[in-house]
Amino acid sequence: MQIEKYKIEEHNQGLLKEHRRRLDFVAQGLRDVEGLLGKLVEFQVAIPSWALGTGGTRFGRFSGGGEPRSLEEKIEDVGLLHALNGSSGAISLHIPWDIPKQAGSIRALAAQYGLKFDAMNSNTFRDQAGQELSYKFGSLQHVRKDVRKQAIDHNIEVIKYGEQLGSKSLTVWLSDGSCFPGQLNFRQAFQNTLEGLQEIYAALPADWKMFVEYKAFEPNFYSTTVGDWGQSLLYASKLGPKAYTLVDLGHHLPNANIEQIVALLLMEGKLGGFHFNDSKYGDDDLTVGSIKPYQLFLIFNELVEGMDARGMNHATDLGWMIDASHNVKDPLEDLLQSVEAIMLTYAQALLVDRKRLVAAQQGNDVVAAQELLQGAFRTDVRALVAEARLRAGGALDPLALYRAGKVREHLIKERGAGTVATGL
Ligand code: RM4
Ligand code: MN
Ligand code: MN
Repeated sequence: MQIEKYKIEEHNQGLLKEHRRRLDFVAQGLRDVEGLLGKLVEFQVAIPSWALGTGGTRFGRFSGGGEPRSLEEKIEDVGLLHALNGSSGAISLHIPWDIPKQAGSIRALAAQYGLKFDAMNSNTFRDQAGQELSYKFGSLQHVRKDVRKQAIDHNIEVIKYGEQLGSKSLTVWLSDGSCFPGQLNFRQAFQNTLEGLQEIYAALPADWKMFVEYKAFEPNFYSTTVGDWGQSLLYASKLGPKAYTLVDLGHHLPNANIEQIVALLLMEGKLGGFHFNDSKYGDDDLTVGSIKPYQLFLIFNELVEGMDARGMNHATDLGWMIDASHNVKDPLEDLLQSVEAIMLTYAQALLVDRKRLVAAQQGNDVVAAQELLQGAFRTDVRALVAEARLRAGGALDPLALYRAGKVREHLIKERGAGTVATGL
């Protein structure tokens, strides 16, 4: 299904007067509102193809109905999001969940919705039907060469699919590691993994990037072969200039200072991209900004400061992706909330008065520094983000329009109540 332009316009008309009032209120206290709006309009966040169905846990999965049955329908769903918010102009695919059988027509379909293909994701964390060798004891780290080769070949195949779609990056997340002390020789596992990544790296097209994602735990719980940003950075540095670290917000040990990690990776020119989500415990993959919004703000504050220091383009120089998926919400509503949270936080980070912050830091004025950050964080920027959406052709209140337009009901009618999307 598609949301017609006139429906969005009608919806906006009804809300315009109140929107203007709110916008004027927040804009009055700000400098360079136009510059800020321009940045918000440009900023796009990729939607993961595996988050369009209801996410499960190992205890079960409760499908909400109307889930996309094919890659085409996944693209249609992201198209709906992008029509509503103007900031979801890309999709990130997972292979083999989303193999594009006819890449040409898939690419054309995505273009119809104004979508690009963001990073391609390989999958060696579970065995696929008909797969010759098992990843039970790891993939690139495996003690057996033939298993490692199978994993390398899979990644190279993913790059090939990506090339056909116009993607420019490969994200490698490995579940490799060990569950018990003594199971692995750490150095051997690292060495095997590095050699595998080197072969994959050698197959990257010239204008591609490789993102090495780390995660401290799960499904291995004693050690992980790409367990933290230090290990990821080590691989990325040894691989070469096209390799970067990818930060997934849910992949750290409790209370990790993620904003500091981000600052240092940016300083080294080795931060490649982001997987946004939120969590209470670990890799919970909850809606962005739903649990620790101030932490997200502090991360964005470092991103903006660090990118500006290196003259980077906020919208295009890093890979911005959501990686969230769970049990209890309509996935499309949830993704609208996640994108909104990212845009709001980015806007707040843009509001930080950098000159005054530097002065406070130089003067050891801790109180002033904290006041500056919290002042930006506590600014209600919802009208600014809504204005950016309006200018991008989106809806002033995407969630309200989604509900009023009975989108989920339509999807259930079209696709059925019992459909189950490929993904987690
Ligand atoms: C992992 C990791 C990867 C994602 C898979 C589905 O925990 O976050 O990025 O592709 O989950
Ligand atoms: Mn991730
Ligand atoms: Mn994860």
